[in-house]
Amino acid sequence: MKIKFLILTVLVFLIPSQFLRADDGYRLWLKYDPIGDSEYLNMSMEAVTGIFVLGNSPTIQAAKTELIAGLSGLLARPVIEVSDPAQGSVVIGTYDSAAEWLKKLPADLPEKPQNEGYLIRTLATGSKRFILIAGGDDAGVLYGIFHFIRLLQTRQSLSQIDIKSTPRIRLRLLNHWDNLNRTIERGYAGFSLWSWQKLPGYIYPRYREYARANASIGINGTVLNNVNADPQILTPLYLRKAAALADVFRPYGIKVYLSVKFTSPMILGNLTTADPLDDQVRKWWQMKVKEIYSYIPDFGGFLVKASSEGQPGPQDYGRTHADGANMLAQALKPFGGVVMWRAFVYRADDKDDRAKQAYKEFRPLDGKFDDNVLVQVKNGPIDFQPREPFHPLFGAMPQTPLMMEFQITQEYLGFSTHLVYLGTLFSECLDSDTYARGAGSTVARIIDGSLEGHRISGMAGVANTGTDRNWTGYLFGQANWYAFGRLAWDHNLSAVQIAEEWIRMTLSNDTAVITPVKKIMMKSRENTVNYMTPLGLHHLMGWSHHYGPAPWIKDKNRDDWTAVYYHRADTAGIGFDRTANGSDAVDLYYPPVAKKFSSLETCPDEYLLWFHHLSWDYRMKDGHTLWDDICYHYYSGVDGVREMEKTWLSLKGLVDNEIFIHVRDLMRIQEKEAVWWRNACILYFQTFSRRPIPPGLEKPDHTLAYYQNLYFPYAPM
Ligand code: GCW
Repeated sequence: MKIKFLILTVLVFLIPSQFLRADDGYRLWLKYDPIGDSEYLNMSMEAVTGIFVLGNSPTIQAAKTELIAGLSGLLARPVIEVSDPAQGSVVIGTYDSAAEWLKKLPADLPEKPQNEGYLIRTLATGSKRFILIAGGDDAGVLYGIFHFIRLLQTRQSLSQIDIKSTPRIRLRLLNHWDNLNRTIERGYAGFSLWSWQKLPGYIYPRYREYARANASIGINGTVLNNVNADPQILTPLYLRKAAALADVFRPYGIKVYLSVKFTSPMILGNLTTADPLDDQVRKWWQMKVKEIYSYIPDFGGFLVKASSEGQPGPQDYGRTHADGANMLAQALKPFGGVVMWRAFVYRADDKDDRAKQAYKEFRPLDGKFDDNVLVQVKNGPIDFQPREPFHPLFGAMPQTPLMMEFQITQEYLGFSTHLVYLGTLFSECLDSDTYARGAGSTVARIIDGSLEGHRISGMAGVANTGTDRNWTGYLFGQANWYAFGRLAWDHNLSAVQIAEEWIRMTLSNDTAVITPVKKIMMKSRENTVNYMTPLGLHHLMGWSHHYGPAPWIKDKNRDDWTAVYYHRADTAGIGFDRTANGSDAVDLYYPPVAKKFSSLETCPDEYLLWFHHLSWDYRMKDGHTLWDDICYHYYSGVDGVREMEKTWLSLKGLVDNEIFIHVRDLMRIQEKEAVWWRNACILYFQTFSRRPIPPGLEKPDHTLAYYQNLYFPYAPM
């Protein structure tokens, strides 16, 4: 008995630990498990002997720690810091320190990378060969080492490396819609990561992990709190807490920003007004900003939701968005901070098409914003729908740096129970051509500032993180965080390339896994569009919580919060006429785009019912009637989910079993909900179309009344 126990114990110790620990997703894409592939190892890594570090700043130290962890883990042998670089050392440091060091050796260096940029190259000096990772600054070193580790994680060749990389966008930010009570607006992965009550005294190790993860994909800023902002965030009590987080994030190149409530001077400062042109108000903000910088010397700035969805703003005082933004910008300017002023506005008293309202309010303000203001625009003109055309403000405010706001959390895309890879959605928007300065004026070139030569540029993603062990609720939600960061760094990367990187780092380097999972991811968003809102339909989801289908929603306090406002179905047809015969929202685009969307010949099917109201019998390009085509799309969405499930089931044994089960079970939920979406929408629209579901398609197993009576009092909001 005893001997048996002994043998078992010995055996257990012999098994490498990664095979004992099921993968719960906590390590994200930063898994440094030993590379099993000896061929790859022999080819690439036997050479790596040690790490030689130039410099000693906290960021360089973070880079060093990461590189040691990464190489030692992946190579399954200790790779340590050496005091004298030998053959095969990885040399890390800023470009300047590397140039200084290389003076002693006959070696050439290419041009210096910009701040945050880096180069990675094989360097031969005399008889020795090194790998040099040199950053334009300290942050560049950190980004460089993450890139280098990624090369190994994704099994790329390390012979003769010559890489140069610089971010295309300067501010690459997560926006947390986290409340101070730790709930998260539109959060589906647990509670807020920030344990406000224990801050600043207790620092959860997870804060550092968060910073590492972000740094690994180039994210360099985080807005800690919800845009529906609690003014308490600006009190000393909370500023101290925010400062403690900033201290953890700083070595990882991440700046802290805060969302502020426009009436803070009234609530916290007892002023009688928040008028941005009032001297006392201006003074209050100046003092407040000074105070913030005394806690957080590298504070990034403010994100503001004002005069929007009930939030107070400059318009309450007869002032413009520019007046409000500039007041804050002037307070921040001496310290180098910026204002990110959101353009997500639509007024209760404006009966015009909601898709036009932000444009109408903001475009006339072009040229009126101070130079440290960015206007933050959502990707589409309504609100993070499964598919929207790009926002017409892109290209319409050439004198203003426009920032992109994407939503990583899946408010309208099945929460954290639907597998929807958003890399394709992000790229679709970024690659859209606005024609603002002729062909090739893509949204990406507007937000990266290159089209108009702006000094500052930015891209924000509404975070999907929370206290769930795997951070994002669904493991595949991690891919969306990852894709957001990678595209903010370089929007020329393709969605498929990013998906492959993520799969290799998160699931497996085996092509038997990569190929099918890539297929799943690349089709996933289109599946969801099809079972939720095909052919340009939008905003059909459940009232307020946005869970599940509810195309029947009507008679609410605002028309543009109802589904019927958007689909406009009646016995004659369906769709929102945004052509010149309707709201004419199409006219907000530059002529080539407007022309394309206006004409039924050229309007892509994807946007058909976004721009046109058509009869149920309208002949589609594929020869079907519109009604039949709507049905086919809904059914193909469900089929797509079923296919995806089948593919996943075939991966049993090829991926970690805990992950396998996690995804399998969530896919079952997704399938159920896809069927629910399809049936509810088709049965509802059928009351107007009065046409049968085309033959050969399975019949809905419940009545419309059944779906309409479903009730979810505690769906997450
Ligand atoms: O998408 C909508 C959400 C709100 C959100 C708002 C906004 C933070 O339903 O929850 O509020 O947009 O972006 O301001």
